[in-house]
Amino acid sequence: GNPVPAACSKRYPEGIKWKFLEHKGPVFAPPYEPLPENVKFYYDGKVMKLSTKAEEVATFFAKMLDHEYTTKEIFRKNFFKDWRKEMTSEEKSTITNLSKCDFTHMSQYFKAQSEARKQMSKEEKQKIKEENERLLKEYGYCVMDNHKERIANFKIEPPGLFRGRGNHPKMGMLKRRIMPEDIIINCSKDSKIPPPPPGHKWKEVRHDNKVTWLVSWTENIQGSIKYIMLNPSSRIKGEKDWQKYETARRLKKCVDKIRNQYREDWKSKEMKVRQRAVALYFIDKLALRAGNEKEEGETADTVGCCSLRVEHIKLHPELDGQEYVVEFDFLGKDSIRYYNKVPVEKRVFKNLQLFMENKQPEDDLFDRLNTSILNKHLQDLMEGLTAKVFRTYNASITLQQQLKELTNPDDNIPAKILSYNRANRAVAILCNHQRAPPKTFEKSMMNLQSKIDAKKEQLADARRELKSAKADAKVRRDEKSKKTVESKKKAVQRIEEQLMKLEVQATDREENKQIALGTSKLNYLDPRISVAWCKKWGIPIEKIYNKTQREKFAWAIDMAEEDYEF
Ligand SMILES: *[C@@H]1O[C@H](CO)[C@@H](O)[C@H](O)[C@H]1NC(C)=O
Ligand SMILES: *[C@@H]1O[C@H](CO)[C@@H](O)[C@H](O)[C@H]1NC(C)=O
Ligand SMILES: *[C@@H]1O[C@H](CO)[C@@H](O)[C@H](O)[C@H]1NC(C)=O
Ligand SMILES: *[C@@H]1O[C@H](CO)[C@@H](O)[C@H](O)[C@H]1NC(C)=O
Ligand SMILES: CC(=O)N[C@H]1CO[C@H](CO)[C@@H](O)[C@@H]1O
Repeated sequence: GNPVPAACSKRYPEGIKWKFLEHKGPVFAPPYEPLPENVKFYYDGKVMKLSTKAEEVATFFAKMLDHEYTTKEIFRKNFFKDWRKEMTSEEKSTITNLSKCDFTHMSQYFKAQSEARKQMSKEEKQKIKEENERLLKEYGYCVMDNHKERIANFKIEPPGLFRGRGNHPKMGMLKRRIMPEDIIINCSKDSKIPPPPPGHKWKEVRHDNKVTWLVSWTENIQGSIKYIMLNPSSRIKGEKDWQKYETARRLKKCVDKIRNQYREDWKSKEMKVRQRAVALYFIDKLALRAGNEKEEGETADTVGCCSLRVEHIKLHPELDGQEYVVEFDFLGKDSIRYYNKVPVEKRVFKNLQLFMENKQPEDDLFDRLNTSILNKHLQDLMEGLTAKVFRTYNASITLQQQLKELTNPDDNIPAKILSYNRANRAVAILCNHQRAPPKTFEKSMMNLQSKIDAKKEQLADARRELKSAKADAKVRRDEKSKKTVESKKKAVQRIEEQLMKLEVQATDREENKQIALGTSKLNYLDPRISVAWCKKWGIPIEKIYNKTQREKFAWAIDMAEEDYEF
């Protein structure tokens, strides 16, 4: 393979291992409670009593009846197929057409129930709260080595219908109820191994101290493995998080060498090497994902860098006054559209033309490449290197550059925070973290605008009062009227500050309309940069991170690192 650049050859940090792990296992979803006799299901206009299993699955559909999903053809088809599997043979022969099923009575019953829950008395609410606290106390903690740690998600999701994002081909399928027989327990040999519920058995009990999950199972829709893990605030998670950003720092040290190498490889005689080098250029420059083999085909035709097809890019020798522009248009992770027009280096452009020669739109752009080849190459370049490390590296360095560029030392705290959010937004755009504008967006903007209008009126009033107080003081020339002027001045200042705060808030919200900041903040931005920026400008950390985020980033908040330049 390729020589490993010296700066990258430092050993990848050792995996974290625990010595002792004890926990109580998961909390299962409550069992199904059959509907009361008076809640009816109708087929073809006639009342029909369903078997318990068929009824349970029917209630999942009834609960979603007002949702657009239940009108979608794929959803209905998948649901009906899975529902029929739960029916008795008699039910199966009667219920043959979903359009003849009438769930409205069931749906009304659930709406009434949810209304009743909202109307619950204080005592009833208190009882539920106490029960939740009891569960948390019993199941919500584990002991790992000498620490008691919070568990992130100790409750197993109840069964229901799969939704998926975008136009997922599996939407409407039945997400099965998870049983103890599906569950793998991971704990240490010398701990109290959690007993399965009476009459049941665990699938397996393991003692693997190289992994940090406590419980796992395989879900039936995508066949993916689910885990119960520690809370992000736990010591071990903090260490993993820290390692991730340390790896990104190592990349910073050797990224120049890696770039020189892939530039060389654009000229390689071997097609495979050229394709790999162009793909790596995209990952570096555009923060694309490598593309996960498992997701492809299975889900709604989403692609990553390695699985791009000819139809996903257009080549423009010249576009809008720029040379060698590549136009990308494809569905990435979670069916989020990636659309971008980027000028690339001439050699990349020529290579792309070569890769596309004599191919159909549905052919692979990088036909000699797959994710395992690419990942293997990344490992050769630097231990621990993945496409995600490039994302983390670029996101963090972009945050730092943007903070330096956007922060105005003379700004007050709200304006500085706006700058921080703008820097965060630049990263979210880079990572393609879009969102649909929230449904309540227009309304909340209107509310904010009316607050601003009211504040402006208040300010005009306060200014008028100040003016007349000044005039008054000129005439009277006494101590009392001087004091009045002072206090009116202060009032004007206070209202001005409040107005400015509201206006900053409105700008922030407007700019944030279609961008999701949370993902990059939680997963890609080295928290040490944010902490150092807050320290430098005297911004309370609570203004940047909420409580959950402060717990997750406790390791960075406790660690004072001053060597950032802003
Ligand atoms: C199913 O029922 C609907 C509504 O009664 C009807 O319009 C449709 O033709 C039926 N489909 C089949 C395949 O029988
Ligand atoms: C990060 O990504 C941007 C946007 O594609 C790119 O222009 C920039 O060169 C990258 N920066 C670094 C330091 O990798
Ligand atoms: C990737 O390609 C290599 C070499 O062609 C092949 O051995 C390997 O099985 C492929 N991996 C996947 C996941 O397709
Ligand atoms: C903190 O912000 C995240 C979004 O990044 C949100 O999901 C979470 O609910 C918030 N937590 C609290 C305690 O406000
Ligand atoms: C001993 C054992 O089965 N270990 C498994 C624990 O789970 C991880 C996945 O997180 C597997 O990779 C290990 O093989």
